[in-house]
Parts: sequence; structure tokens; C-alpha cells
Amino acid sequence: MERTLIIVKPDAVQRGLTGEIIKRFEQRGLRIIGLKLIHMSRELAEKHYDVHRERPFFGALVDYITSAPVVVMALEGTNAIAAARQTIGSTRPHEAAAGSIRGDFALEVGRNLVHGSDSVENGLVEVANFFRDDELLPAWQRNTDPWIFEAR
Ligand code: DAT
Ligand code: MG
Repeated sequence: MERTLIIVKPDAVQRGLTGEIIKRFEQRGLRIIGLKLIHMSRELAEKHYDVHRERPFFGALVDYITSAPVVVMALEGTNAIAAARQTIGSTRPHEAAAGSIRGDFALEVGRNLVHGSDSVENGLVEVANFFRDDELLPAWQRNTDPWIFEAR
């Protein structure tokens, strides 16, 4: 099972899209193993986006993600990274496929509503950056799991 960190960014929370966004990951079949509302510190934001530290938009990115509360979510599932990225859509919302979250609800890269981890390795690291072990329920089973995950 892969793990991905999803962040419902400040613009999405402010626009009342939290439920819509959670719904799309749920209906995809991904299992929620952690969920909370937080106001991200600058320290955590800079750590999360460390790979972008030298980019010209880094300051604006940290300002944006720390500007208001976000909903962070840890999801588990087979192919969770690729599936969640597809559900989210391209980084630049005007290029995102219709039917994706960004393609349906966003126009600009600096207001692109949602984050999803970009690799299996980063999924594990990012979930650990935002959730303590006792905030996660990695072992719980849904009664629907056998209808979503084929036994191998
Ligand atoms: P993604 O969020 O799709 O994983 P990313 O990791 O390349 O995209 O970048 C992280 C965030 O940084 C992205 O969601 C929005 C912002 N960003 C990326 N490229 C940008 C650019 N050229 N101008 C402004 N903001 C940008
Ligand atoms: Mg990224």
C-alpha cells in the first residue's frame, strides 16, 4: 500500500470546497488514515516545500499555505500516489484535465487548491512531517476494502 499526504489548501477551505475535495479521494477508493484541520507554521511550510526553496515563487508559496487553515489528510491505497495526482490534476490549473479537482475548480498556479505527494518515498516522509504516529490509523479496515483492493 502506498501512502500520500493531501493538503486541502487555504483557498479550498475558504471556498467551502473541503467536503467536495475529500469526497473525490474517497470515491476513488483511497482509505483515509489521518485527517485534521491545522494552521500551518512557517517552519513546517518551509520544510514541506524545501525542494522549492531556491525558486522565485517560494516566498509567495509559503505566505499562501500559511495564510489560513488547511485540512491535511493521509491516504492509503494501491497506486495511491499516481491516482491522487491524477484526481488533483496538473500543477497549472488552466492545463488540468476537466474532471480533475484543479480542472474543475481552479485557474491559477498560486491558487491551485490541493497538494498531493509526488513519489512513494515523499508520501511517507510528508505524512510523517504532518502526523504523529498516534494520529494515524494505518491498520483499520473498511468493509468495502475487498471490493476496491484485489487480494493478491
Ligand atoms: P504540485 O503542487 O502540482 O506538486 P510543484 O510541486 O511543482 O506542484 O509545486 C508546488 C507548488 O508551488 C504548486 O502547487 C504551486 C507552486 N508553484 C509551482 N510552480 C510555480 C510557478 N511556476 N509559479 C508560481 N507558483 C508555482
Ligand atoms: Mg509537488
